[in-house]
Amino acid sequence: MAFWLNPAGSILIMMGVFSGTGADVGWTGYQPITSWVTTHPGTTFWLAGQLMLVASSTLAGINFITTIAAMRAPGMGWMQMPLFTWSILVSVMCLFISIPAFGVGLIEAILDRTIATAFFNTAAGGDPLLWSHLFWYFGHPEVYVVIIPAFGIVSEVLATSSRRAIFGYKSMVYALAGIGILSFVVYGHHMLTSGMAPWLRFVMMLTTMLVAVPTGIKIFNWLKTMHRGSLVYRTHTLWSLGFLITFTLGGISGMFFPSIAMNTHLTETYFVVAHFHYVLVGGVVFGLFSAIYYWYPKMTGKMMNEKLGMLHFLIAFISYNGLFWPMHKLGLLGMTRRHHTYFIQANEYSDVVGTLPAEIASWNMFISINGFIFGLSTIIMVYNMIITLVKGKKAPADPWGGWSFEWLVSSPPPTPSFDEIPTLIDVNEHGERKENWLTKLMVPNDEEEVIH
Ligand SMILES: [Cu+2]
Repeated sequence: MAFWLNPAGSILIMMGVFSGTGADVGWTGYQPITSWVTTHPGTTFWLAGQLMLVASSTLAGINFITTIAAMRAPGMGWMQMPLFTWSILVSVMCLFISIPAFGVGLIEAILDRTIATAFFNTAAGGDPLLWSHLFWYFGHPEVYVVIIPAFGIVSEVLATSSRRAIFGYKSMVYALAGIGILSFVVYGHHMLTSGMAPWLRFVMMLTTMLVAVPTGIKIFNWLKTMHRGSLVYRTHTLWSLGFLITFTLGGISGMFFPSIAMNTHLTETYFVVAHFHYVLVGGVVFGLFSAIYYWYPKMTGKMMNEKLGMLHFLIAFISYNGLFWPMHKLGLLGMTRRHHTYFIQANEYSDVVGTLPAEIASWNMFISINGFIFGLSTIIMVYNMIITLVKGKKAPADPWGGWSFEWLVSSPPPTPSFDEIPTLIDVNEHGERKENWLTKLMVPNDEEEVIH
């Protein structure tokens, strides 16, 4: 159900096109646009489709949490789980605490549109800012929901490629959980210019800056894993290294925004666009590419072509930076988001009060060209995936020297994966599983239990 709600919801979001008007509300769906300013069915479809995606994510999350809590192999305690598993657990926990707020906002907007309730209508006593709170209370943790699994992927890939266990496993787990918890006390930084109380802006500034701490721990651990390891450069390694560079750059540009003064100046400019694409494309998408190249042999039983993989990485990494790096400059020059002209207006109803320097146009051309190259480079990977399926070399059970359970079984894994449930013996230097209320609650007594 979680799976099928996803395509159904995604199609519904775009269905408005067939009614003559698509959802022209932007990805944030700010109020009052989504509730009563627009009346066409496109936006209603958009809200309903989003709601289906909320249901889909929630159901999928239940599946992951239950599997992780109840179905671990003997010997696999919480502190022995692969970091990818940890990352999924933290990510789903963040999702569960944040996504209900978004669901509530969507339902309120649908009710405003269909039966004229007044959640967001100022004339009837509603408040459009309520949406911003619900949306960003969900929206900020959502960024972590998508990036934390990428942290897990990069941890697995860099450890395997360095031929050693990840450095600072425990600190990695705490950093993952810590960034998850922090993500719930920083969402106000998306609303610093919305008329928030000055003392609250100051609190949001400080908590947001704290995010740099767990992030720094993780980057340090990844570097330390490679240092003194013996790094083997495969395509998945390159993507993880690319992730490390771009994500760190995105983290650094992210530290400009918590500062209230910088935020007031840079908000709604291309500097923001540059920042979040460095985090979300250089972070999430590069992590995803790394995972595809790393686990594709396990999934299909065929080895991908490394030369094509390298070509994909080189073209994509260079064009990606060509695409997003100049946006920092454009933002500082004053180019705003969501505008198709380069004129500066006091507001959308006033006359043009100035123009941006002429070089803006040529930088935008440069960005567009790199954007097309970056997008098209993905065809190399898709071609590689198809050609691998047709005539790839057979993959052994453990082509990269990975240590987690999936590398024990043949590629692709049989169903069920294991004839006999394996026991984890080798763990990261801390052996015994301590019993406490949490482990008793979450782990079934598998000594007596017979698993068929
Ligand atoms: Cu945020």
